Amino acid sequence: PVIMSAKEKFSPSQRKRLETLLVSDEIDLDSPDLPPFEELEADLVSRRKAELVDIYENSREHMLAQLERDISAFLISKGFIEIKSSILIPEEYIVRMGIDKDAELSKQVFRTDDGKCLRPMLAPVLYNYLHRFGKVMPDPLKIFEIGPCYRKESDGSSHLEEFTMVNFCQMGDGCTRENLVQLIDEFLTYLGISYEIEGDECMVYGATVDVMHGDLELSSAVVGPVPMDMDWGVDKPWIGAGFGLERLLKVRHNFKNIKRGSRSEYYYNGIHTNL
Ligand code: ATP
Ligand code: 9VF
Ligand code: MG
Repeated sequence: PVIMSAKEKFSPSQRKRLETLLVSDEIDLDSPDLPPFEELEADLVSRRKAELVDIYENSREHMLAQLERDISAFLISKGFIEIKSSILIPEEYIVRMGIDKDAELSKQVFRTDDGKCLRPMLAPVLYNYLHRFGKVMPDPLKIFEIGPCYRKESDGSSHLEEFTMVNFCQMGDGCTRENLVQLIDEFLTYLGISYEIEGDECMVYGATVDVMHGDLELSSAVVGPVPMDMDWGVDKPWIGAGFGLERLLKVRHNFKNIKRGSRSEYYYNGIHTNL
C-alpha cells in the first residue's frame, strides 16, 4: 500500500501520470483545491484528445517541422541560400574542427565503424560550402542549413541526443558583430522569442556571442575570422550562429522538458499520445 502524508494529494505514480498529461504549467499540482485524481486525469485526457483532434482538423503540422519551414522562409527572405547535406560525415571533420580526440565534445560523438560519424554540428560542411560557393557566388555569401545533429548527452531537461540545429553564416562583406547581433535580433523577433546576449568561450571558436533565454543557451554565435579557417580553405571574414530548434520550442511553449518538442514517438506537438 502507498503511504501518503496528509498534505500529499497524489501518490508518486499518480503525480507522474498527471505531469505527463500536462503540457506546460496550466495546473499547479500542489494547489490545495484540486479535484480527486480520477476526475483530474479524466479532465486532462479529454482536453488533450480535443487538442489533438483540433490539430488534425485544422493545421496537421508538426511543430518541429513547421518551425523548420518558418526559419527557412525567414532566412531565404534575408538572402541566405538553403543547404541540405548528409547527416553522416567523415570522422576526420571533427578533428579538423579543432576538437581533439580527448576533448569532451569528441567523446560525445556517435561514430560508425567505417570512419564516419553522425554530425554533432553543421559547421564542417558549411565551411566546405563557404570554400566552394565562395568561388562561384557574389560577395557577401550567405548560407544556412537546418537538420538533425547528434551528441551523447548525460544531462536532462535541456539536452537531447538527437536534436535539430539551424546554422546560418555570412562570409565576406558586412561581417561585423553589429550585423550579427542585428540578424539575431530580427530572427528572434520574427519567432517571437525574447533573449539576452552574453559573452562566452568555447574550445572550437574561442570567444562566442551567446544568446540566452534566462539560463538556457539558445545559440552560440561567432564573429570570424578564426585561425581554424585556413584548415577549411576559408580566407574571408565571417559571422555565424547555431540555434537548437527544440530549445526554441521549449521556450515558446513553456515546456518543462525539451523532449516535448523533439522527434518522438510519445509526444505530438507537446501532447502525450497515450490517452
Ligand atoms: P550546451 O552548453 O547547452 O550543452 P553547447 O554550447 O554545447 O550547448 P553549441 O555547440 O553551441 O552547444 O550548439 C549550438 C546550439 O545548439 C546550442 O546553443 C543549443 O541551442 C543547441 N544544442 C546543442 N546541443 C544540444 C543538445 N544536446 N540538445 C538540444 N540542443 C542542443
Ligand atoms: C557559430 C554552433 C565555421 C563560418 C561554417 C559557421 C558558425 C555556430 C556555433 C555550432 C558549432 N559558428 N554548434 O560557423 O556559424 O559549430 O559549434 Si562557419
Ligand atoms: Mg554553445
